[in-house]
Amino acid sequence: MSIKRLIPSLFLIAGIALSAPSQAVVLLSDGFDADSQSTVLNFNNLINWTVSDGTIDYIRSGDYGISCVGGSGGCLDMDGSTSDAGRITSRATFSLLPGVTYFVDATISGNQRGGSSDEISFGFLDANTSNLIGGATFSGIPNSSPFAPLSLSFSSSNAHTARLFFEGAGQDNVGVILDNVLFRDSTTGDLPEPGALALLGLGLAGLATSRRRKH
Ligand SMILES: [Ca+2]
Ligand SMILES: [Ca+2]
Ligand SMILES: [Ca+2]
Repeated sequence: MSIKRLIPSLFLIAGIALSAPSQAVVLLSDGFDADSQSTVLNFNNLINWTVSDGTIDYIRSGDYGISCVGGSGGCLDMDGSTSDAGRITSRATFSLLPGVTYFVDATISGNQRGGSSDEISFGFLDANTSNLIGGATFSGIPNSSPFAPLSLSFSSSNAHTARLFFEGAGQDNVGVILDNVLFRDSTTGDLPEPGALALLGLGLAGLATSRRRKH
């Protein structure tokens, strides 16, 4: 795994309901392939997201030497071109219910352009206050890091009205490449695909605790 460190912050892990099996519900899925037909620096017209706190670039695979996932379509450079990495926040709001586990998956690579190591944070913001509800930060992502899964699981004992966000950090205009965001819930405690398991540490610890309590 090329991503060295996972720094969990402010996770609110609580009891997880284990109920009859059912399919996870996909709440948001975005491969950034339909936002624009060409690369646009400092793009602010994403279909599913608003941009704030800096800029991001919309990249069509191949431009600036950047490959998106699968070598085609679009993806985002989370450090835009104004020397201030940006944040994308979902236009949609989501009702996060107590006792339901939510999974956020995405695919990221290093900046692919020889810049210094990069950092990305992601998770949930309160839809009204924009305060952080829960999330995680990956830092020290080498520029040569190939595409790898980024995942977190979230569960809270309180209800939240939230927006999903991803935020770069940096001022050198070459940032983490983000693609294939998938946000889903599960009321079954279903585990995500094996490739994502390594990065799920804290969420899985919460799940194990809940299962023990279930005796
Ligand atoms: Ca894509
Ligand atoms: Ca850039
Ligand atoms: Ca950077």
